[in-house]
Amino acid sequence: MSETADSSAGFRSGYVAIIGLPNVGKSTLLNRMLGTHLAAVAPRPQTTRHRLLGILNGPEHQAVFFDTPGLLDPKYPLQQHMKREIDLALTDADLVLLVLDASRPVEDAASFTGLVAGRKAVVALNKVDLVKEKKDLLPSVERLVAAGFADVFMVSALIGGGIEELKAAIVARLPEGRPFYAPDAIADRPERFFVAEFIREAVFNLYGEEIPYSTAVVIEEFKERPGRKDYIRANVYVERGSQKAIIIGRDGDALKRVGTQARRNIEGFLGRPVFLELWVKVAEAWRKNEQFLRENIYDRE
Ligand SMILES: Nc1nc2c(ncn2[C@@H]2O[C@H](COP(=O)(O)OP(=O)(O)OP(=O)(O)O)[C@@H](O)[C@H]2O)c(=O)[nH]1
Ligand SMILES: [Mg+2]
Repeated sequence: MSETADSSAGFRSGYVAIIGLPNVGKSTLLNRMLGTHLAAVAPRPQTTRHRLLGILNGPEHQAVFFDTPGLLDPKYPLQQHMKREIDLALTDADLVLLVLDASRPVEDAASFTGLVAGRKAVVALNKVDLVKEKKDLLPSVERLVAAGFADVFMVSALIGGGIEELKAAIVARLPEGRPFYAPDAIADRPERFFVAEFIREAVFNLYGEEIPYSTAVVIEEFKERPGRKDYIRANVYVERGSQKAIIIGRDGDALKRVGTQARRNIEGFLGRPVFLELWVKVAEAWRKNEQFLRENIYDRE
């Protein structure tokens, strides 16, 4: 056998689309499986706006995950883009990881069949830490199995639990083949993407009501400065003047909290100190503005 054939023999690689309703823990699960804070997470639905690729490397496998926005019925252009992100992730998928919230009984398992678009699927019943009696999950599991989802795993993305079993099951179901990315790659987005996401994540975590949904973050400048901290300047867009006042807060206190939380995560991610400057701007009804969305938010796709 030639050396080339040897090196790919038994290696498994493929794309896994992480799909599910908003807020079930898809991004938390991706972070947990990769062992790193890659995807933005917040305790409210519609946190994820982009499909985000995260790579799990092992000596004999490479699983390329796509985190996706929660499934929804799109009502305005931002949500249409979000829906398209899900469709794009499904197009490339060898396997679907369907994530469900274990604390909500599955009533209509058959309704998930259409979502996986004929792909092989593994189900993660997430948030099992919220379920006191594990036997209460049995009816949900039975309905899933009856609907054709034979591979159901109980996991807790938040506190850990069931993750290694889930990862092994995913890898075992990938096709044999060579890796798509370098063995040390973990993502395919530029650093500035993650920087913007960490700022948006802080806004999602620190404000209530419509503020997170009305916020977009655009990195305007990102300079590496030898011997000094990286300089990052970002625009935080809101839809109205009243929201701008809320985001900034009295004496700028609220915005300072955003900066502090975001900077901590950015520095953890980049592994180096940064100087972060945030500017709050109003872009009237940007969520419905196709041009704004294309130029600032979905420009890479
Ligand atoms: N108790 C518990 N909470 C969890 C678990 N996994 C995620 N969460 C919480 O659920 C909330 C939503 O998590 P995300 O990972 O942002 O959920 P998502 O499915 O990516 O949400 P969208 O991107 O909005 O669709 C956060 O508050 C998480 O901390 C879990 O295993 N147990
Ligand atoms: Mg998410």
